[in-house]
Amino acid sequence: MKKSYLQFAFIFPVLFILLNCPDKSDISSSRIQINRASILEVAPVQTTTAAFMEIENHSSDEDFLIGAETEIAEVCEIHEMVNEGEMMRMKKRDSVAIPGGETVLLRRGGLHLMLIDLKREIHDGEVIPLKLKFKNAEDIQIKIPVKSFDKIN
Ligand SMILES: [Cu+2]
Repeated sequence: MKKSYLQFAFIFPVLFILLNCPDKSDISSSRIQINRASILEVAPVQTTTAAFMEIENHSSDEDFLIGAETEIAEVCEIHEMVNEGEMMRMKKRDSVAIPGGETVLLRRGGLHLMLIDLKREIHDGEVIPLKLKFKNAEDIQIKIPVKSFDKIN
């Protein structure tokens, strides 16, 4: 009698927390949450574009973004902007560390996903499926809205 009451007393708050967990994410797995993702709209003649997002690591363990795939591009690379003298240049990276409990920003002028050899035109307002791959966490399948330059911050 006493034991079952204690079990209930323990389980109920846990359920309460789970059910009331605020859903502020676009998509999340248990460890990694992706917020505010966008793909830059480009002119039809352009064959590359970039994707931006916030990657939040809810676990206490470091993880690594190690790649991405999307049906609209032949290749998807992780890039960063590096300063070489007066010039900003894009450099390919094999991975991006996502420290435990922290958020890493992929944004204009910094880290981003480069979508190379686009297979078709993309337009503001449409939504593109994209898979993110991590070293530890499961792959995350997200749908990213295409936005014109002025709508991406
Ligand atoms: Cu790039």
